[in-house]
Amino acid sequence: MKLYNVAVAGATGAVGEEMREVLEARDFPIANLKLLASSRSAGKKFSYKGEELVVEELTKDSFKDVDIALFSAGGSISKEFAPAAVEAGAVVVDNSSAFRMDENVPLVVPEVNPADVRKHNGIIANPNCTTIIMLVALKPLYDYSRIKRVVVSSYQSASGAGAKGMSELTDQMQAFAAGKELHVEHFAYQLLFNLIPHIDVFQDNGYTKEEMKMVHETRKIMGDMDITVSPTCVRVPVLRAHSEAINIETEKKITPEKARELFAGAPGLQVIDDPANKAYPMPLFAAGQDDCFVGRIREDLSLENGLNFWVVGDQIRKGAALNAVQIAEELVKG
Ligand code: 3JM
Repeated sequence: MKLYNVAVAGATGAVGEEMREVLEARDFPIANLKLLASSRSAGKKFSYKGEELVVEELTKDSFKDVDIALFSAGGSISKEFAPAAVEAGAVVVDNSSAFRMDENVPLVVPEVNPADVRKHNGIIANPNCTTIIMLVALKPLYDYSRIKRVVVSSYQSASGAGAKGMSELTDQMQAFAAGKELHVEHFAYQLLFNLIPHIDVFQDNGYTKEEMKMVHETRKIMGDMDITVSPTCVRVPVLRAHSEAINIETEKKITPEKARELFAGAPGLQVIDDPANKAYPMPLFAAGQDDCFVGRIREDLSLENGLNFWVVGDQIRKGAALNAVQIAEELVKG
């Protein structure tokens, strides 16, 4: 079996750490694994398959002999260093929004459009976490009947903002319990005991950038420029795993029974839908899992061909690290 030299840029962040775990758990065919991060994190040590790896400083010279570079260090780092990685001969799988809407860059959810991986010119983009989780659920329905319109409200956990987001929420919890003043830095307001309808920056049209990612990325990944998406993205005081209340309008009627059957046969998706026994997906139980979970499947009472459901997925895993590694697996399939 061919082995690959793999680099992780942003190796010490929440997604970078998860990438290491996912590569190891899935036994990705690695000859040499290089962990790259800012000079601040260089020298940190991690173990990979029992071997100690030392984090190196990310520079434009980091990519000699690297076959696959997984980037997860923010858009500006991707813009600065991904071209150098491609120049050195690596294929970049980029987690940021930097290249997603570039027409020369495939945007891939392996359960949805795996063949698009082949169209790359050095960079393949990993979609936004909220888009990935939604599309894992929409795809099996779409293959049965075209979806015309999606109305989605997200309930996004603190970890969407990385390790710093999670520690801001736990620090607020501890400060509250100790009767101390709560510190707000990463989020616009206190997240503890609150909901913040503001993720990423506001655009001129009144939507946030996070919301517009769902609109544009869905069209590109589904290969359907006519599908309309009406999103509201909300940060909630959950540590890990995003939830989404989704309403769709389809061309052909999809009954809840049919939807359950389609969801149950879909890769990367599990149905938890037994309200009588209080069985429905929740972020607390989706955290750390590879699959996404769908439940609360019911007819839209206000619309002829409408369906409502609730999807939950770990956005650090399927929403980021796992999806990126699955793209790399698709790439090395040959
Ligand atoms: C999720 O600093 C940055 O550029 C990261 C901003 C960010 C993004 C993004 O736009 O790449 C934070 C969290 C995402 C994303 O996946 O779209």
